[in-house]
Amino acid sequence: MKNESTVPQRASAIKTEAYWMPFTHNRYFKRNPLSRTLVCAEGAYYTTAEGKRLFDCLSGLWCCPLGHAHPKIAEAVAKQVRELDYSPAFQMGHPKIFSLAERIVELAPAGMGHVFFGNSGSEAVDTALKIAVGYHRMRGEASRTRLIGRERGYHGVGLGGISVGGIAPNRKMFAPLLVQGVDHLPHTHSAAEMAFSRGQPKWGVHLAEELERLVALHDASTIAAVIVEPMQGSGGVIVPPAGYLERLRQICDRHGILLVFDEVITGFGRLGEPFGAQRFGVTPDMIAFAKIVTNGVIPMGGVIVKPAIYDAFMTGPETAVELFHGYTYSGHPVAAAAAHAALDAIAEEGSFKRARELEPVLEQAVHSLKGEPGVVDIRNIGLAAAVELEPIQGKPGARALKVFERGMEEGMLYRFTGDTIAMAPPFISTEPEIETMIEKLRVAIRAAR
Ligand code: PXG
Repeated sequence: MKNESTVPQRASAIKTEAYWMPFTHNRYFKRNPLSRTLVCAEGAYYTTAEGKRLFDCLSGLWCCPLGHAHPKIAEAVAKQVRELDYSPAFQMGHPKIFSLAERIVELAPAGMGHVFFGNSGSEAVDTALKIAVGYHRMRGEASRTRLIGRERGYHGVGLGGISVGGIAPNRKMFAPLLVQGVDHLPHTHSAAEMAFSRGQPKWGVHLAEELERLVALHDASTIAAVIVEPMQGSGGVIVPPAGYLERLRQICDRHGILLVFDEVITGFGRLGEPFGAQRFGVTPDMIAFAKIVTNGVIPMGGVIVKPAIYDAFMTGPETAVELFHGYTYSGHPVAAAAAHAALDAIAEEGSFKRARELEPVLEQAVHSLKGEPGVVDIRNIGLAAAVELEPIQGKPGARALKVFERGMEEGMLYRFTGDTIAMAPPFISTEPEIETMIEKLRVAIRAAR
């Protein structure tokens, strides 16, 4: 069934210059593209243009945990393209998107009621921020416009998302475009207090009190929402301290501030529950999601909101548009079909339970890397883990790049940012595959001294 695009290619066959690659060192990549050009994927493995098989250690970019070329999803997408390939998103609907919204509300923690769809995590985040500000305005509290994010947070690359985000390189070049009136909570990582913690660190709940300080500084009447990832993914698997999210929830409630969880990574099973909200037992007012909802096969994202938020907009004349927001591809039928198939697969394959079963396997394996050269921290929760390496002096990122490249020689596609290696293996992984992923990482770390 492999077509010719899946056949390993000769170097001369790929012209790389025209493509400006996202979040990539373009010039370095293009010097040797073939080892990093993927031509096909099946299950938990990619194949490169050189014919090398790579274990998919991050499930794509956190999005494909059910495995590649999933027959049910492939079938559903193909069928949908023939049946209804596109349906106008505004003033029209189609059956699969209504039923998908219902299914997502059912999976979400009790008390959520409605889903707004976009096509990516970035769109989901910007949508949530707009809904937050609009919600307060609809309720007659138009002064609540301020947004609070968190240091080291990643909320995509929209102007809203980089503004509430807390990763300096994503912000500094675009400083004049940042949304005004944003403040940040401190991040919760402390090497001194929590290095090599397993699961939730015991230290750090007091950092939630910083929200009280921001409320005192700005006044609650100016604050619309707080947005955090329940677990910071791109920041390097930074796990919330025990009690921290609960405390944020209490403070938001006390001051009438909306709490938004950005669950683009944690949504749909990465932490062994449908959402991080259930894993941590804290229900936010809105949940931004993307990625796993379609197993990464077709782009889709969205925001789940509490009924009170939706209801606040459902006023005015019935024939008037309530929210001036949406995308050409909001609720795309092919994405909806992919999402239904992905949710079917999750239910049939018991994916959340499987992620919970594999969590201790990953935890045990990854923490065995403590003591390897240059390993300064190891963090894990759910089916996600990060190994932080000490940077080579004067060359930040160089050590992780070496690990990444050696990893590919060893048949492993790790993800590196800065000097942190992140892993979020597919839910379909076997225990030996997870152990091998870590043993190969040990080899790569030893080689990258
Ligand atoms: N929010 C969170 C929490 C994310 O992790 C986004 C929003 C943006 O989603 P889109 O679909 O617009 O990219 C993300 C994306 C990594 C990595 O290696 C993480 C993401 C994307 C690419 C790489 O950690 N997260």
